[in-house]
Amino acid sequence: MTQPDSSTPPTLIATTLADNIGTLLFNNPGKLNCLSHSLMEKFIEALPALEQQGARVIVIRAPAKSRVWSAGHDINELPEPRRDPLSYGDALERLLRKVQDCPVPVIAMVEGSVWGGACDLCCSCDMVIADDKATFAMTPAKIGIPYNPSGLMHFVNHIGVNKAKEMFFTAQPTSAQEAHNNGFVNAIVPADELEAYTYGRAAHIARNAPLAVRAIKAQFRLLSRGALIDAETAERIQSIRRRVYDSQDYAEGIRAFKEKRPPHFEGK
Ligand code: LCV
Repeated sequence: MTQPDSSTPPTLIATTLADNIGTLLFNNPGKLNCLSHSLMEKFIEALPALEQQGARVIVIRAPAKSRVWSAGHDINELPEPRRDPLSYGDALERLLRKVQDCPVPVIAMVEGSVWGGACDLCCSCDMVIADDKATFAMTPAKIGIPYNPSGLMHFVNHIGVNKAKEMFFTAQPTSAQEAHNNGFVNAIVPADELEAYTYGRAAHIARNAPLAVRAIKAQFRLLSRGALIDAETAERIQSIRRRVYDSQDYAEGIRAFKEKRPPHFEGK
């Protein structure tokens, strides 16, 4: 990843793509990678761009050895009192939906402490892999913010209602071990192994049939809403699945298995 030269302001979000694995890096350590409007707008642009450039999986990370992965929403940019601080159209909510709707899996690789909206960002990712010193604190109650229904449900769906209530009511950091115990984190890895482990998992995903992986993520997204599936959504899921099992990749996956060789998926 080329570093921006000193004359230009550092890009708040830096991206790289290698071997079909995209990386989206928070690049504002001076402000503890807090989710300012400008950083969030750059993020909202960069994520789909990586997918359109061919990423089959995307890793979201902070600079190596970050003490703070992200300090959460830029508190200085929270709206004046008496206005909904986290309405549907606000940047943080658009960013979270961008991650949830990203057609390819998104992995949060976490080292350091994670605060507020950045925890919800981790919840919106498909996997969270953290080092053993990471912590996660859900802070609205500490700031006097009511949070919002979709955000609360992200946590309920991930860690259950009791642990979600404890995170929100206490607003205290949850340790990596506790986050792993309650299902918030997929794996805890020693800091010096975090990158290799995370990109190893990403490589497994990138080698699988991309149409199948996309269809599975799309189904998880539709089903995760928890609501009863109406007829149209059921038909939409079926059409997503049919596109995959009608594909050449589906035939290739089965043929490769029978011929005892690694499959070569071409995304069609
Ligand atoms: C702006 C900051 C921030 C920050 N914004 O370093 O989930 S919700 O509903 O709550 C949602 C609205 C949300 O996400 O709210 C934000 C939640 N985040 C937090 O509550 C974390 C607030 N920050 C902290 O507790 C500390 O900064 C930590 C523990 C992250 C790091 O502490 P440390 O002592 O190492 P400082 O506190 O000195 O922070 C360094 C600089 O970053 C600014 C902070 O104001 C300071 O700026 P100055 O050097 O200009 O004083 N900063 C930190 N977090 N979220 N600015």
